[in-house]
Amino acid sequence: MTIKRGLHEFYAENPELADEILWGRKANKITRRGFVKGSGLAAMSAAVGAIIPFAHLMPGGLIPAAFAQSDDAFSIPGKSGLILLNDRPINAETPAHLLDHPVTPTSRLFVRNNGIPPSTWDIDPLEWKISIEGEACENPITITLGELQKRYKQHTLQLQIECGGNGRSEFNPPAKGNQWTTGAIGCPEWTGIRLRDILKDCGVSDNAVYVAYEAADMHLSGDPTKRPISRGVPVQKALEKESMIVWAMNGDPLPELHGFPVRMLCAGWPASVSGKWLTRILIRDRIHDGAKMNGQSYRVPCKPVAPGMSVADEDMCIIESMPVKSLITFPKSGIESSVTKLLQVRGHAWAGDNRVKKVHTSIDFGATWQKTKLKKAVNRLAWQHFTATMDFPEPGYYEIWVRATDDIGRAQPMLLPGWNPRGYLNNACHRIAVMITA
Ligand SMILES: Nc1nc2c(c(=O)[nH]1)N[C@H]1C(S)=C(S)[C@@H](COP(=O)(O)O)O[C@H]1N2
Ligand SMILES: [Mo]
Repeated sequence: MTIKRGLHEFYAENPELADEILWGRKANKITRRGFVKGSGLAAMSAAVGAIIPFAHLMPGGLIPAAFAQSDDAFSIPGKSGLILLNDRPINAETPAHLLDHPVTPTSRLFVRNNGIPPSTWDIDPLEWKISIEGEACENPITITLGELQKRYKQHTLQLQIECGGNGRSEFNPPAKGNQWTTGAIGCPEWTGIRLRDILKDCGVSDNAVYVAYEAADMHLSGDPTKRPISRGVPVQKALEKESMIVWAMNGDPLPELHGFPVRMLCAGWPASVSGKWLTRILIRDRIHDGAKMNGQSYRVPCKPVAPGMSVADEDMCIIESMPVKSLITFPKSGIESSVTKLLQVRGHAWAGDNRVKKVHTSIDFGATWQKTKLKKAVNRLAWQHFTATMDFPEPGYYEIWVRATDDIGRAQPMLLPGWNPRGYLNNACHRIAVMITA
């Protein structure tokens, strides 16, 4: 079950924190009498779509009624229909039927934050600085985003991003963390430069092992010496032509929640390697040891374990490519159709660094499978679309199951893959319910 928390509940508990998380860190700088001003106010104006003439009379912690009236569990500015899983920090996923577009609209992309995002909406993006350094960087540099955009060739690619914990809610015994169901995946179009163009310019020494990011978000404790997250990928992955530094999504500047003004993007791996609010790139001479690289974070047992077992840190291996997976995005689970009609079904499939070779559906709980029509990806590391036409033998309750197989012959497990302590990599078949009437 998805835990839905209301905006009201959130504000009732801690209005200042709610303001801070929803509107950015500076919203917390309220006047002594508790009124919202400054950048928090501007963000709020942007979200309600107008200036707020009596803002000076608006108490801090007040929920703009424009959002409070909605029945949605929570309205994050710029998002529509997402389900909130956690409010500190904000984590929200997208119901499967809202992921139907071939290219994921910005309003439908899940949000996963590990810390408190920086308030970047009022900065000059062109002046944002990124430094490239590290033990295996021959010529460390600091470059502004404006300069980077001028100096390197721009590319636009459609790339999937999926949280390593997507599907966690199904594991038993349960794993701690955001209880993602199926919605921590999306495949928008990103614009930026190839990471390798700038890395090569800075000089990657022969002893380079990993390329990592550091970012401008704040640890949840507020302790400036701690980082919420700093991860990376092996050099070979960083040098692939699809690994990017991006500043635009679907043709617009990155939204604040997704890393404005600039982020890293290494698709096909857990999205935790794609650092938002990018400030530093480190070319390391060892496996990166930043926040959430060690211990049990983004790691799974190197060898399968029985459900519920505790696994020593040294027996856990870093997650690399994500597994093969698929999602039915049309129809919405729970619909009714008639036995006299053919039902059109569609969705997407993806397979980490690999390609999806075939997608099958079943209406008899996996006893028999029918091949769907599968399209090629628009580019490597973008999801692929499938369609199927279904005929039901008689009225009643059915489930449609979907199962993808990648180009090295690995298929999705029907119910659950191997259990792991943190609940990563659940690529079980997606299934929806349909009621077939006479
Ligand atoms: N700086 C920074 N980058 C980050 C994170 C974060 O908390 N801080 N979360 C990571 C994780 S775990 C995921 S799943 C993706 C989510 O990207 P999105 O919020 O744009 O969908 O961002 C990654 N990059
Ligand atoms: Mo994630």
